[in-house]
Amino acid sequence: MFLFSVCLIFPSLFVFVTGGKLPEPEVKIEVLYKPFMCYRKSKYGDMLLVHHEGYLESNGTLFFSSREHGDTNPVWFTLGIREVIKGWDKGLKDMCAGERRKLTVPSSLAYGKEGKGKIPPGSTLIFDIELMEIRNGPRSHDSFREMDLNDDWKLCREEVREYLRKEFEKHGYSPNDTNHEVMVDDIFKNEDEDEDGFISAREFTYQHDEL
Ligand SMILES: *[C@@H]1O[C@H](CO)[C@@H](O)[C@H](O)[C@H]1NC(C)=O
Ligand SMILES: *[C@@H]1O[C@H](CO)[C@@H](O)[C@H](O)[C@H]1NC(C)=O
Ligand SMILES: [Ca+2]
Ligand SMILES: [Ca+2]
Repeated sequence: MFLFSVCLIFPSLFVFVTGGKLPEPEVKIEVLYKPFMCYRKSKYGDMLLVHHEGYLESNGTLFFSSREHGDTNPVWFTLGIREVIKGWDKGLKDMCAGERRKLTVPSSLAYGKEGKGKIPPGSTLIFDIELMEIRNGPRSHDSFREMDLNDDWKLCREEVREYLRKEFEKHGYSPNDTNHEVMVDDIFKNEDEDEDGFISAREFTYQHDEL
């Protein structure tokens, strides 16, 4: 038997062996309202405040509304870190504050074959989403994606070590593996909150210590 490493950081090999990735299903985006003034557009890593209604496509049933109790309960989330369903991460990019979109999200980008609560398995969902406000996220989304060499949305020790090595080289220091190992230990002590040996996108984003 092979002993697999916990972290294969070269995904291209995998893609080569399996003959490439299947095309991902798409979110259908319809712009219902676009404000005349648009100072900035949403990007990955931003925090977004939204009001939204969710419907089952099959029969139009409303399964969630943030306006159920008036306008008082809009929702904050960070775009692009899988804090919300994939369909939202894909469908709410490049959006202006004040804009309203209708998203048609296939089940594979929503709650999948399991469903959730009032949402039956395999449901296509329709959302009516109004973006109320955009704020800078707590930490750069780009740097996480850059560090996550195998694209599995979490950082393992090898990926953090590789990142340190590159950072040291960039600043003209010769790499020192002993020293890096100590730093990796420190970083995981601070950032890996649930101690599963990986730094998830969420753990990364909501930690404020310098990495
Ligand atoms: C719509 O579909 C859901 C899930 O299949 C079901 O629970 C609900 O009763 C249906 N509503 C109507 C009005 O048919
Ligand atoms: C590497 O780092 C360790 C621990 O910080 C230090 O003790 C050692 O002297 C360093 N080695 C080199 C070659 O700089
Ligand atoms: Ca990874
Ligand atoms: Ca973790």
